[in-house]
Amino acid sequence: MSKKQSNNKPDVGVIPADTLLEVYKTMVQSRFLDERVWQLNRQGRAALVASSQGHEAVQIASVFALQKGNDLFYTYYRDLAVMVALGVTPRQIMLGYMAKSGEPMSGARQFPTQGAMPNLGLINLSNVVATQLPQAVGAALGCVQKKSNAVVAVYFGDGASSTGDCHEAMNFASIHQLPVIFICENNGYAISVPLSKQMAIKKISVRAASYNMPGITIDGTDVGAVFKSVSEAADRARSGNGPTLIEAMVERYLPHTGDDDDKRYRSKEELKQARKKDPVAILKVLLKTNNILNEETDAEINKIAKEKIDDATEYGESAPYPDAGTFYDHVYS
Ligand SMILES: Cc1ncc(C[n+]2csc(CCOP(=O)(O)OP(=O)(O)O)c2C)c(N)n1
Ligand SMILES: [Mg+2]
Repeated sequence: MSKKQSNNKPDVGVIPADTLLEVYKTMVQSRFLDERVWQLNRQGRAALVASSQGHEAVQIASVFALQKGNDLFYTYYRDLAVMVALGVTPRQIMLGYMAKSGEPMSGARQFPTQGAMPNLGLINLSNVVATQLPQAVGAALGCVQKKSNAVVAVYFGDGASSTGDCHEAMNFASIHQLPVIFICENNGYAISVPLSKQMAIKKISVRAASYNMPGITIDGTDVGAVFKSVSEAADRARSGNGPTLIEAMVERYLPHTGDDDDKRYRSKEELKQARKKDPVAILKVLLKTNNILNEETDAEINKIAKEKIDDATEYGESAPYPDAGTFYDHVYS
């Protein structure tokens, strides 16, 4: 990523001003899309949804720190903002939530947001917790064997970090010094189970030591911290020095999915505190303080984003369902 300045705006910490503005635009777009999909789900117009609201900074800034079109992104069900940052359009995403014809990841035959878009390096094959971890490590081994300089970013939750798949993936990646970045989105809950009931440690990053790889805990709502740690991990991976574990502390604003009721295990006060760490609001303040964004530009960014989501909603609702004859199109045989 180029560190040069543009538009005479100052760089903010490790991120060039123009990149920071692009991250913000992507965040606003992703938030509108996520909110809309959630509303449609409540109205019975969109299928099962797991919200990325609160996780946007780590999801989007990590993509901006990597090489789109070269690197691989193994995501999980909560990674809508990664998809938006990679260039999946709101229209394409809406087709998935409405199971309509033309959906690019699985021909609308999988859960929404699941499947693959190889042209974007995006792979999200299953809702089964942590399966993406060994798959990502296998892909990283493939990159080494093909002598490509691609890095594989794999995203997972705190709950997923307790699985056998996670251990096997990290162990293998470190033994073979594979180009993997393990990005743990720690939102403190695995559905309704709080972190204290999932593990006896306070920081997931400490586990990295047992694989002899670097591990770091960062504020996952801080775009600068994400960009810096992912850039450093990517440099390490690309130069043959193996994997890194980044634990990004975030908040999950909404229930686990549209089928969950978080009132049974989270207090109003806890959620009110969580909202104080809103990555979109935090970045907006940073941009304004550094004169990269003013009220007028912000209003314009929000207007364009909302128009795109309105367009995508109409597009999805008016699209036809897939033809029964395409049932086997995405089946590997
Ligand atoms: C192997 C497996 N076990 C259980 C489930 C049910 N399940 C779905 S999501 C989830 C919690 C995962 O929590 P975490 O990894 O912290 O991700 P988050 O949803 O908080 O982002 C569980 C237990 C599953 N999908 N797969
Ligand atoms: Mg979690």
